[in-house]
Amino acid sequence: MSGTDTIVAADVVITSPGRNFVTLKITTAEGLVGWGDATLNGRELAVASYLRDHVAPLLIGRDPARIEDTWQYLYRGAYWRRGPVTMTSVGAVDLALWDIKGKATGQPVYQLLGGAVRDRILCYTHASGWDVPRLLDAVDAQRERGFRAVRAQSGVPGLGTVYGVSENAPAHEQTPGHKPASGHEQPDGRGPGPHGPGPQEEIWDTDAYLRHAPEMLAAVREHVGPELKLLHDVHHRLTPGEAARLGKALEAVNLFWLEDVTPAENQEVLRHVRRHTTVPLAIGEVFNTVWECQTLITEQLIDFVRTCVTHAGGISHLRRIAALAELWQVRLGPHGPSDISPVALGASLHVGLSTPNFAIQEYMGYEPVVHEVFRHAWSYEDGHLHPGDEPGLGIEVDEALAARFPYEPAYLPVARRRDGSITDW
Ligand code: EZ4
Ligand code: CO
Repeated sequence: MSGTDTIVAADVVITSPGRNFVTLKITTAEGLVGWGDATLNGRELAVASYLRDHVAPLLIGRDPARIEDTWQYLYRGAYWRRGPVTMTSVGAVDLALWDIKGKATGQPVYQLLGGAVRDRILCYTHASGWDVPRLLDAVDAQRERGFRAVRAQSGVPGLGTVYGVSENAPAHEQTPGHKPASGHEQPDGRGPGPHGPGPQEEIWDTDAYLRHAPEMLAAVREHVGPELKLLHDVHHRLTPGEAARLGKALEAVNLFWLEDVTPAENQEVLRHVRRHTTVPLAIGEVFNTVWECQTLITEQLIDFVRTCVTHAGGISHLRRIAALAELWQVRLGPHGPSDISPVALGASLHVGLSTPNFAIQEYMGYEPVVHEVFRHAWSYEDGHLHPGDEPGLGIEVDEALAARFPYEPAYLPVARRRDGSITDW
């Protein structure tokens, strides 16, 4: 790399092949192109504006080789720091610059991060079923596709749709990102809210969930035997006491992890949960910097940190989180839902292949058209992922195809308790 190349353009590509993705394209004077994912589910245009209006003008004329300096410039130099919109924007720039550095040197990014420390990356996928028999079928279908680790979620007796699991939904549905509801009806708790167009709404009942979840997960363990890695996501919906009770009730199930038991803001509560259960805890998909992870890691209140490469400041920052976590035997299990693009998934895999304490990658998969818009060198085989050996991140975006899918407003659903009050999603 000459070190004399300069950034000549930074463009934001918004496309909605079934769901919205925001992508940053950085172009250099020497004709190199780097891609970064900037998708923030349900708040996509805020990041697009941050990049277009506030970041792109600062990138023009900069040396693309100076990844760390650019990171510091955008983080410290902005004065206003942290938060999902800022850190997703910084993350997108970081990904694009690593992509360019890889292309400039002819190396896949994992080689620039020190080379492979493993041959392939274990991943987990989702299985959902309205009731236990359908969940077991869904788990079996994922085992047949080779998955060694499965996140099991089901409906809850007496409730309508629960976290996107509905009676007629496919077994491995996409992460919610629904178009705004237009009417005022609320059939089975799933329709729009009482105030008109907006996110779909679900009714949540913690007692019903706590009665059902241990039984449901025990049935899955009984069905699959001891080897399959089982995971379960609680989505921030419990109090500390409830979380401790659930953890204890699940110990015999031998979960690989129990995810997001309590809301992310109050980290002290994990001390209480830890005192009562040895169930492995995973937290952090909504965290954006190492600062939000610091207490949880250094006090060993979690076993897995879930920060995502695109929402937590890119490859450069995720590696810092990994380095801190390594000191405390906390491992990485990054967020990888269908609402981050294949660009971010690829970047996460370059980190995964080269980072010792990387445990597992979430992999929900994508609709076929998404694979066409984002052509990627990464691949899935036999329960594992690999980033591929193309220079850079190994992603090419088909911009002509992307342009055929314009942005569509979409929201994550909202959950209310039976009394109408909002609860955590
Ligand atoms: O709800 O990605 O573990 N995965 C998850 C996801 C999140 C969505 C939010 O955009 O919890 O499905
Ligand atoms: Co989650």
